[in-house]
Amino acid sequence: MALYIGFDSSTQSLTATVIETEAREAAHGQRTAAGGTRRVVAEHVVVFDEALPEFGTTRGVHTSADGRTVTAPPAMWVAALDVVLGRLRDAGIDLADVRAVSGSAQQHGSVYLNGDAPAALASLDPAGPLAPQLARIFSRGESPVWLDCSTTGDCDALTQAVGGADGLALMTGSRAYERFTAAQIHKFARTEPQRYAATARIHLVSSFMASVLCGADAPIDPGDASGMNLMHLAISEWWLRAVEATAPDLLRRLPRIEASWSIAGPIAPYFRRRFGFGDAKVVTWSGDNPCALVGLGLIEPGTLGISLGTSDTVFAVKWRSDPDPSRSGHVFASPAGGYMALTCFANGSLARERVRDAYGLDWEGFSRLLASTPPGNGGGLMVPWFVPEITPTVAVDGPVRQDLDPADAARNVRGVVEGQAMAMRLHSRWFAPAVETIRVTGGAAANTAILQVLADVFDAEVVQIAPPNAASLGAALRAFHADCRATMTWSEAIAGFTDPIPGAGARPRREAAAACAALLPRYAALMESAR
Ligand code: ADP
Ligand code: XUL
Repeated sequence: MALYIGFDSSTQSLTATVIETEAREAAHGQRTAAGGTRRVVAEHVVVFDEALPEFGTTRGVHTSADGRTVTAPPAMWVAALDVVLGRLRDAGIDLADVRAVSGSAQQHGSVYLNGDAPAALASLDPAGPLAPQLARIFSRGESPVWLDCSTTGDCDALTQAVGGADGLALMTGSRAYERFTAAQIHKFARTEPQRYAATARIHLVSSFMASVLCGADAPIDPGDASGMNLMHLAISEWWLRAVEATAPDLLRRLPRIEASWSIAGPIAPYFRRRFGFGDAKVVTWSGDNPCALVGLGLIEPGTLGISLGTSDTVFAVKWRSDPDPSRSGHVFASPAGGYMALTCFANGSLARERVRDAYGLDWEGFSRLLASTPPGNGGGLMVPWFVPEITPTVAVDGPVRQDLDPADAARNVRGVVEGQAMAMRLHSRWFAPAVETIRVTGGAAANTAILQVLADVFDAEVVQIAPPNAASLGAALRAFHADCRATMTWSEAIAGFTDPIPGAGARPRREAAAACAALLPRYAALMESAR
């Protein structure tokens, strides 16, 4: 028996998913039975606001008064690693059996380390916790995260310097985006040149967490590097023109890019002595969306994935790297080969929670109202821009309603969920014009009333897989696959882990789907006029 751990360092929490496999048998092609010798052994979640209140975050972040600058303390992510590993050990999991660990992290966020970092990472004392020992390695105590949208001018400068949005999208998979790492680094070097000069290494959240686990500088994988506007997508190497346009002398500050299955190093002595690991390998981490793709079992085109987390994302595998013609979506490298088309919405769970709270509901009440209202909402529409939106990019916040009375709780509940689903449908057409099946993950995927709306709006079956967090499962599967890669294909690696739960999810209803389809053109027009 072998254990593999996948972490998910997301916006609001750190999750660890532990899987058990018969690695050797699987490696020789004998499919093992689902639920028998292949199973999820444990899943533990550390919610930052609750477990680590000393960092003073709200939903895992610090937000400026105007809502445009959004950061998080990297020391909190490190502290959460100690907490979650302590919970695994205390739950009786023998970490000596772990062969490899990997991880998934919120994308785009960047961590700035000074010249003391390599020595501090290499000499961690297992007698004390991580965070105080690493307190002095940051040249910037707060990391900008994906919710930040304070860098519009930096995006413009970058776009101009590389010869335009089309060229940038063709080379890197996306036009310039405020949350992408290049714009964030550009802003830092421009506004805080001295602290930039004191920065020796700029990591993504993913490569930073991997560096802590192996006590040495870890690479970035192409999946997460695609969220930087800095990587030549077709060859997975830094695109020097963008690197030079971003900040002075940036190349030497960036980690190397290595394949998603590469081994960053052995797990550091700190983790062996403090938590009882043996000689586990640390497999290069990736972004949460690329990991969720794998964790939902999407290793080839055809099925849509939707993640209903803090952000809502809609994605699928594609074989070619050509970007979204409308320039509102992204193309990332997939950790399982090929590419990942993705569109991201900032108004995901945050918007659903705003509506829930505005009418004094809990999730049960929210779901009851959703199920009690007619599909198509009697024509009432809501464009749910409660915080600045990414798709389409909208600076102003505040929801836009049409034929919808703000005092009507039930129709506003349906309005927010249908609006989100219609936006997802419209903005996934460039890579998935028609779909039959959708696989869902994220906190809100537990809500079957929401899944029914997705099924009706997409006119497609929505299926759930057993482990709730596809991103941390995907990270665990990446660790398993990397360990057995010489003799195991991706379809062998995911077998038995990503099968749909029979009877769960939602099926489209003919009349409901027709009512939603009839609304789509009006919804598209409303979104356009509201920008
Ligand atoms: P992330 O990975 O981005 O940190 P999660 O995928 O863990 O986020 O999702 C957390 C969100 O899930 C919460 O903010 C909450 O709004 C949402 N959520 C949890 N339970 C429900 C539910 N029953 N119905 C709708 N949304 C829910
Ligand atoms: C994707 C994006 C978000 C974060 C959330 O481009 O910005 O989905 O990855 O963790």
